[in-house]
Amino acid sequence: MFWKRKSKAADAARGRHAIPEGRRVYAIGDIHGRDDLFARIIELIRADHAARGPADITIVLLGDLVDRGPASAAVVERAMGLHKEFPDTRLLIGNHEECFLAALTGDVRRLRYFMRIGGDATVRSYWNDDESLDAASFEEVAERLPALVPAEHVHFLGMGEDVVEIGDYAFVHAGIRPGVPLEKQSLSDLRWIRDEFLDHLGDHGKIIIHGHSITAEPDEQVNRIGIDVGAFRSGVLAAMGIEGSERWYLYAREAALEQAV
Ligand SMILES: [Mn+2]
Repeated sequence: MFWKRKSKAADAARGRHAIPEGRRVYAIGDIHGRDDLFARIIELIRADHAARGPADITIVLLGDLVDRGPASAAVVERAMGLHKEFPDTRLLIGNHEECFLAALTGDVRRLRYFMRIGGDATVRSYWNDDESLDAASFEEVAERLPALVPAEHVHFLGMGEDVVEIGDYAFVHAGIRPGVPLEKQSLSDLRWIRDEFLDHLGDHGKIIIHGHSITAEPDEQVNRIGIDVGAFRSGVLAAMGIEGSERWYLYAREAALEQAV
């Protein structure tokens, strides 16, 4: 029962890691175009934050706001609103934002790759007419897409960060390469890494909070915590709260799942 041993170790590690007093952090996992769940998790965070009393709030979006789900354009718009409501909202660039921004350069090859990994849904969310999109060639989409994505969206995504460090925690989209200092991590590792990071059981110095790799439940290990529960297909979006040495989870569930609970 390997998992049992690991989760016991994770329990023991609780309490040893903390963020500075007076601050409350909420990290939100991969949204992937699920604006419905994004709206709900923000409501849950507002209520949770109010109920816990005064503290400086930081919200970390772990990246992959776009692709796969139906409403990427609305998600980016809502993230911009969230940043206005909570100025200390930090956006991490995920591999899907990286590919989206690359597709907006007009490069047909990059657009084609973007659309193959779920960007077709993002393009559709910005395109005003489904029929003309279905009839368009990759060349036509590559040429027309940059004009359909508001400059503020491009600017907002372009301001995204690669690592956010708060107290004993470091937030990244995908993970880090074990043995390499945080400040020396490559963008491709921070945005794309999987097994070499996920399988590593050694200490990273900080607890790494990440998305990118889907698990049915938040994946709490001694050295990392993954909170991508696959919102676009599961209908559940997870967020983690941290204050002092305490951690907790919030879940936004789509209406059908809410009734089933
Ligand atoms: Mn990802």
